[in-house]
Amino acid sequence: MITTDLFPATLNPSRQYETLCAGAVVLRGFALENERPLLGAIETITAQAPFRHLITPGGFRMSVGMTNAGPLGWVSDRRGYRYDAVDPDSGKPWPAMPEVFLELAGAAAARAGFPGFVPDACLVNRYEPGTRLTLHQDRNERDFSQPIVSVSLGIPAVFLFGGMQRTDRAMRVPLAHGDVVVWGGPARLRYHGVLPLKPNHHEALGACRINLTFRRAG
Ligand code: MD3
Ligand code: FE
Repeated sequence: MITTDLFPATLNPSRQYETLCAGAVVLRGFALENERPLLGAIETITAQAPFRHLITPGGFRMSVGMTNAGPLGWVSDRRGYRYDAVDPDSGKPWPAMPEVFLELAGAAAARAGFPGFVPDACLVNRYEPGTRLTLHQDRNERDFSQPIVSVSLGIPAVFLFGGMQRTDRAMRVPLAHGDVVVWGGPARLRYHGVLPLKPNHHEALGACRINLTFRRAG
């Protein structure tokens, strides 16, 4: 077919914009043009609020390393999951939300049909080979009509995207460096997780995946 030859794979608009299900849109490579500023901003954040392994309410240490930027940060301890304006490790507010984060999250949400998205929380997750995130719902936020935007950086991962019940069959979505996913509307409360990462190496981040999750929490 002639039309496929007009567009190299990475420029083909039909390939860049994939709908996983109603409300869930994958924007392949959407973060690549801001790669350097994004990585620089992550360094600034983690210098002030280093990655740490939170304890779940059930007493388990999470294998994902976490930190936050913005007015609110997601935290977990024996008392439960919640958003807090203060980093419990430093007693200080979380690092400021970088301008490049706000612009990227807003542009991705608008592209997926959610104009006017202004996140007040960015959870920064660090995965190493073997690290995983078990199936869960994100329900600590106030307004479920607001979407969630996620940005994948570094080594690839397989994202699990389930249904409204934990036991619903999950689809597997490979996510690579620069991919952005917007989850809104009917997709917002679906179960999701990340399979254990395979040993791998990325030129910018080494043996590591960093995921930015933008939310309107408060
Ligand atoms: C689908 N993080 O931090 S981001 C999380 O790759 C989390 O670090 C994963 O799940 C990660 O809570 C996945 C993608 C994501 C985030 C929220 C969702 C997918 C979602 C909420 C509803 C449906
Ligand atoms: Fe989640």
